[in-house]
Amino acid sequence: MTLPTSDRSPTVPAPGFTDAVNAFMTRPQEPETLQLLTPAGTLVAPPEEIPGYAPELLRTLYRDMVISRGLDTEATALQRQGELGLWPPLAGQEAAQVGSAHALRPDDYVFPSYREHGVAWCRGVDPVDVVRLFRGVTNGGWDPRESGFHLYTLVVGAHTLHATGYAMSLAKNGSDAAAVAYFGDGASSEGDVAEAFTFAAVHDAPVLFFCQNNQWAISEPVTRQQRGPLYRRAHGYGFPGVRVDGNDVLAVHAVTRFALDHIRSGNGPFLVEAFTYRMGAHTTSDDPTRYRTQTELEYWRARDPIARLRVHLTEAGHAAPSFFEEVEEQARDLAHRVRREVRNMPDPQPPAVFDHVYAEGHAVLEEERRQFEEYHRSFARPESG
Ligand SMILES: Cc1ncc(C[n+]2csc(CCOP(=O)(O)OP(=O)(O)O)c2C)c(N)n1
Ligand SMILES: [Mg+2]
Repeated sequence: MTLPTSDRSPTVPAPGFTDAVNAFMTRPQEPETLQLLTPAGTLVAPPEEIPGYAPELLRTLYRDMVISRGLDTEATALQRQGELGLWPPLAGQEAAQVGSAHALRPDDYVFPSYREHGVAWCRGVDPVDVVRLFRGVTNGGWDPRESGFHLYTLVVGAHTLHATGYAMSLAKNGSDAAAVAYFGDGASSEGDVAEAFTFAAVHDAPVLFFCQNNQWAISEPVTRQQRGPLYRRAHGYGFPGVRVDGNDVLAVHAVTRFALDHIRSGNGPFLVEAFTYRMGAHTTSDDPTRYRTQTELEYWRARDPIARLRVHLTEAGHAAPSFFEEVEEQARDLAHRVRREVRNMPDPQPPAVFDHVYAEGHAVLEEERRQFEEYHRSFARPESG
């Protein structure tokens, strides 16, 4: 038998091939991060070259970041005083959340995880409803249809699949709205996220995967999630991924806008990795001093997202001292309202936990409710007489 020419050709790479492969394998792998506003508060380019740059927008972004931080501080204090069962702080992630949320359209639909209080605020969800959930007096908190902001998902990564399915239906119905899934660096290791990426990519689903890489998944550093930068994961699935300075609200806003334009034009999904930092604890049940250093904290404190925008607003002459005072007052008033309303929330009746499990009645559930009520009655004190 005569073998085809190719099978008789030498298996040893031709001269030059090994060098080419080696060069390919060892090419620089430094991650690239988009930034428009440096930590010192200076723009990397003249304003007219910055997409979407407008003083009015900058002031809005600033106000919403300060309000988000104020609410977060108040909720953390409320938990410490026993008014909330738990609170996952967002401190440090204000630019990632507020910048991206302002790039969305009202008819886009957000699937958050559990730390997106800043996005909730920008979508018009009443912060009282967010803390209501963490007080444990509701199973949900708000009506997602009113704000296009879904209920929180505590099952890490699961909602990226929900977002993908939702996006596929948006496209099928001829809408140019997008679904947006907010998830973390830790979530990126979940099988659900890998499946969501696969489905979104092969179906060109109009979904924005917005990963807030806050460097930690509780006590696991991001280096335990993936060797390379997270945004590059998208490339392996065949869709674009970029890393943005997640503490630079201008860059986050511009990149999210860009990604959404790409998605709306029918090009399929997009991954944004917002490189940021969780300044507080994972939740109020966590003690981060057990696994991270003060030096690390100081490094990120110097990159505060709010401070740098304040410097820019001041130096560019876009905001007077009275503006900053007004914003502080607004944040304070809102925090006070949250505190007042939280304390007045009526406790739910314990059997209410059965109320919304199914849309319609269910025999097994009714039996469980009956048993639960009987169990509760067993604690009733006998009448003294
Ligand atoms: C499927 C699943 N596994 C584990 C947990 C416990 N858990 C809650 S939050 C968390 C870390 C998530 O980290 P990351 O995705 O980086 O989000 P971050 O909390 O930093 O915002 C883990 C492991 C969970 N809620 N769901
Ligand atoms: Mg994280």
